Amino acid sequence: MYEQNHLAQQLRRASVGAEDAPFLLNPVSGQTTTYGMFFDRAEQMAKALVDLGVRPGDRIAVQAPKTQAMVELYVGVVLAGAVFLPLNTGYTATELAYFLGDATPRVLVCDPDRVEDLSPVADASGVAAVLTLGPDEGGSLVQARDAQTPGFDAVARGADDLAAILYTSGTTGRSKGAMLTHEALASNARTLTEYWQFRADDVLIHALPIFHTHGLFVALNITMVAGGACIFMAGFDAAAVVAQMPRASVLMGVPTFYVRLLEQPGLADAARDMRLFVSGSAPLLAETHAQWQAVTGHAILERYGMTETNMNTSNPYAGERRPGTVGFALPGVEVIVTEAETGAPLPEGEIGVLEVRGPNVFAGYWRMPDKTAAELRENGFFITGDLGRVDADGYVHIVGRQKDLIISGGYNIYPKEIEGLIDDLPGVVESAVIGVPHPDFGEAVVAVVVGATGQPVTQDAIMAGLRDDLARFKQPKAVFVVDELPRNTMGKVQKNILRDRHAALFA
Ligand code: MCA
Ligand code: AMP
Repeated sequence: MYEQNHLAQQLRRASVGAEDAPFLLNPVSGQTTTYGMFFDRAEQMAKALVDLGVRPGDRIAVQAPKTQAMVELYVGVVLAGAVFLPLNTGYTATELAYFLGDATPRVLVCDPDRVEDLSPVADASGVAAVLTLGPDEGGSLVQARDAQTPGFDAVARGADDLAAILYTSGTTGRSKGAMLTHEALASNARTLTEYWQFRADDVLIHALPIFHTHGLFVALNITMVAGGACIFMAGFDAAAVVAQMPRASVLMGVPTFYVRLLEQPGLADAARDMRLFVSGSAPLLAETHAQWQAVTGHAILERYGMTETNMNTSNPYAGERRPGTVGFALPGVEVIVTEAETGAPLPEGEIGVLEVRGPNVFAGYWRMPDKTAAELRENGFFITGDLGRVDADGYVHIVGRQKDLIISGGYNIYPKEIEGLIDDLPGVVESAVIGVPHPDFGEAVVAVVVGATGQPVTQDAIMAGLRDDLARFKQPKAVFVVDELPRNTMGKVQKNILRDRHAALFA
């Protein structure tokens, strides 16, 4: 089935002949969507898109609530040979304007509540059609789907054709669209399915958002490749996740999930018969790993990935899952440590920049050949910007980041973007945005602002100035107004001093 479409064929293979096998389980309504039902609807989605004039290679931008229909749309886009472009639901219209202008999608799919807000932005970017998907599995795209019958000849797409573009920021501020091919997604899903021993009888608790690699590709693609089922939750609610554990076998989460779950009564009993707990997207504290093992008896399996590369390394399924490490390079993936200035490989044990090569690595940044050339070497290695080392047993340790990046609750936040907005506010001379330790989110955003003499700026004014332009999760959790920023002799702002100064803010 779908033989001529590289990714779709691999997402479908395990469920051919198992049409009645469960795929998406709705924990609220109790309804089950079988594989047969799901792919019928994905085909109807594909037909609806083609009717709208969608052609191979067209981008379909989606900023919509997490629903089954959005998963059908993802697979429908792949079947139609188009390019899926999911966007964080927290982004404001100002943020959307940039993505739409850069990606020039043919279609925008959004929440019905946001049509008014986003239509002018879509028009300005030449988007041909705005459709909706609502939180209740309704919307104009669902109507368009239901007007179609199942049965669709998947559009021919090869290993190197694009399946998705996911935006990710760089140190230079503006977001870049990481171009992900059919084979980058398919190869990673195959590898992880095998490495983590996913099977058709697995039931994954799915509580992650589906606009990022973790919830979209890692969780959903693996489940489909294995022919397993997902308890598909609209969002993360610690009590609800614990309640689902007795009927589930696997949980995938960011460290914040595990920190919050540890506070839940009944966790130990509920988790007893689970098979696997996976953590990623941000560093899992060794302390959280130890607490989890003490309470549940399970060792969390930590892995490391990026939007540009899908998953790169993983702790072993069968061997020792070493806390504070991200395990070994996955089969078929090479991880090396290089010297930051020269790019020369470093001897074992030394700290340097992690570089990654393999079929999982992206095809470059959308319409940004210079940025692609700067980060993707001609020999195929991608320069991650993460600092790490490989120990004598081959475990990869991430020890820091070369890039100025904050990871809060698993979301990446680029200080430069926030500093740019703050610096444009009245009465601001300059600012430095830093991440400080936070017990729930891992890191929290803090802004340190220098005000102009005679023109006092306040925390409230800064927050009010950011409100409409910046997604809530990126907004500072604290603002400090100071006379000057610490600088080194070269005049560079010493963020490490600011981080030390505010390290205990949320302790
Ligand atoms: C919500 N808030 C946040 C975050 N989430 N602030 C900072 N960082 C966050 N991550 C804000 C809300 O806007 C709200 O602010 C306040 O915090 C409290 O919200 P709350 O209801 O507690 O939050 P939540 O809805 O429970 O969300 C927390 C969450 C969520 C469940 C941890 O952030 C989440 O699902 N994170 C997962 C992100 C993820 O999937 N990352 C994978 C990226 P206010 O009250 O002011 O409005 S893929 C990736 O990184 C790579 C490829 C990889 O390796 O996986
Ligand atoms: P993203 O840009 O959302 O793809 O995030 C990728 C970044 O998340 C990586 O470059 C790392 O800095 C970080 N990351 C992902 N997984 C882990 C992990 N297990 N431990 C530490 N950092 C991680």
